[in-house]
Amino acid sequence: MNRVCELLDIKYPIIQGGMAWVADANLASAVSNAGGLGLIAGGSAPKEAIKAEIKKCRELTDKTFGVNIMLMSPFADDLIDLVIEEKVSVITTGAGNPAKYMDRLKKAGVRVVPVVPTVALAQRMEKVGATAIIIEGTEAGGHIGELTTMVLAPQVADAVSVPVIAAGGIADGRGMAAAFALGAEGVQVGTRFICSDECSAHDNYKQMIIKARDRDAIVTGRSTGHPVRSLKNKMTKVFLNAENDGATPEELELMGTGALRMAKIDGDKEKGSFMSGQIAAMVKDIKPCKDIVEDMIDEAKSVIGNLGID
Ligand code: TUI
Repeated sequence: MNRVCELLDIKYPIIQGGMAWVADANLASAVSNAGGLGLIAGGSAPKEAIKAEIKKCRELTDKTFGVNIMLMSPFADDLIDLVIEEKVSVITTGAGNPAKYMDRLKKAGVRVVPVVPTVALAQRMEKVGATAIIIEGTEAGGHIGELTTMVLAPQVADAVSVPVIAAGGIADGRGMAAAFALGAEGVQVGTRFICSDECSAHDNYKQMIIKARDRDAIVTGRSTGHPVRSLKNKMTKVFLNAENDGATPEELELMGTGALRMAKIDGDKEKGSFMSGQIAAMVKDIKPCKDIVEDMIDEAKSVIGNLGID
């Protein structure tokens, strides 16, 4: 049996990305009900808001689901307390190193699957007790590292013995098959799940992904040390101009504040920050999470079995 499925108690080794603002109880429960691992994104939300999402998710599914903790959040400590209090079965972490929380989480029986952008951090996470490791390539949306999925996945698969889950640039069965060929035993999928029936993001967000072409998911914020990939629009243009003109990290951070909300809730095509991976260009429709998951598994199976060689 697939180790990711075994360790996380799921049917298919497909983990939904912990997308801030976007991944709520609706999306998480739909992905878990489809057989994958749904995640509620902690983002920068306070404890009470996420507690309510956990409660709602428990009403919508009896399957395993998790919470993603974004470690740059001012509420990260509170959310760690919350997942322990609520006995959430699995968390993923992003945008930082969760080492200082590992002992408490493990003692409480919370499985931890950190998202990492480098081999060194993957090895460190294995040492401190990670259940599995998500490697995220720079093709991904949101806050990104430098290495591609293609080079990071096999290096981490060679460097650790816990299962590797590949993220960044994966939206269909071909991507899933490629990830497995590189040594991954699971995939994390973000952008594709935004274009699902159950995702409550504004329709403008979904349409922008569907209309996106190959070079439309661009990176801003390199000068701040926190590069973010999102769909090209007026917001990214103004931000890049400010960066080129030497705006301070504080000024830039202020420009970004509220922009995710403007994308997800208001669908503000000009001022919103529509975080998305490069794979947006391959997403062509909106469908139920169940179809996304099952189509991916079917396609991955047929691709892996068919190398086109006698
Ligand atoms: O975390 C993500 N993606 C995100 S977080 C986010 S919210 C945000 N918005 C604006 C600026 C910054 C964040 C939107 N998208 N993906 C996982 C991920 N983790 N990517 C990169 C990392 C990462 C980076 C450094 C993980 C660990 C790390 O460690 C540094 C250290 O402390 O060793």
